[in-house]
Amino acid sequence: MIYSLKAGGKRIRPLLIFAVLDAFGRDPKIGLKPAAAIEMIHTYSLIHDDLPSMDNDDLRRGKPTNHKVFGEAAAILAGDALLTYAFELLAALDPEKASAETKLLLVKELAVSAGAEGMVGGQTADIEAEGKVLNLTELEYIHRNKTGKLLTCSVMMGALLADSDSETLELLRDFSRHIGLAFQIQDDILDIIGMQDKIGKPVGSDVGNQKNTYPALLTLDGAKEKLSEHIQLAKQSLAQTSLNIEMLLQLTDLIAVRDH
Ligand code: GRG
Repeated sequence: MIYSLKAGGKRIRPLLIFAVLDAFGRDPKIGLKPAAAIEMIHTYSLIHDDLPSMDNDDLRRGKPTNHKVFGEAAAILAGDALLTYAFELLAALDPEKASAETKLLLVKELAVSAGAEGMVGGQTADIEAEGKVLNLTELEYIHRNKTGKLLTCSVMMGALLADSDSETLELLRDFSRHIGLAFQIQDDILDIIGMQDKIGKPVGSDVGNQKNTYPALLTLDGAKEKLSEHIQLAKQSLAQTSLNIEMLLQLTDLIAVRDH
């Protein structure tokens, strides 16, 4: 569990919780345990995604994958335990940081986002799509769930901890949906650019088995345009709130220009 948690990673999901709390003028430290919880769920998903029965990857975050170091059985169990521990952390939140009602809302948000109607559902759709060529709607369904739901969950957990009103909550949900898709589009763009750097010349956007990606469906320029559309829409949603959105705007730009 510790090996994979400490293997690095951008910590985007925890950062989102802290930035939302900052936007409400609340102490980001209130979000420390929920931030650890969501990073545990994310890390479990990466450990399981790398397993031989899924992507069968040897490297993650620049280090040997969990099952390569500890064996498949230990990797499955490390993922299971991280998933369970996340909910233990939320349930044990200090009553001064979250009321019993807020804790229940946090648990529900995380469970729904990570489960069959969220990340696991997206991963299942992704596996079922193997060997098929998807249209944009089908591709977005996968990404909205597989990657997007945990990003939305981070934003929602920050807002719930800050006792947000329902109108602001919905604006933040819109914001998070746009940055979720932007995050995935940038990931696809970085894959293409990485390949071009490796072979030293431009590659077609559907090289290898990378057919179901934004550049493959929209071309590289089309994907970049879509990315910028989602970034603009995310910022518009933020601008409609009465929050101090400076840090959230910075994170939004970071998602659009990140290089890994
Ligand atoms: C196995 C239940 C289950 C789910 C796996 C998220 C996921 C679902 C699989 C990861 C595979 C993948 C590359 C998905 C695309 C989304 C993405 C870029 C995930 C990696 O998240 P980052 O970039 O990772 O935040 P770091 O390492 O920075 O934390």
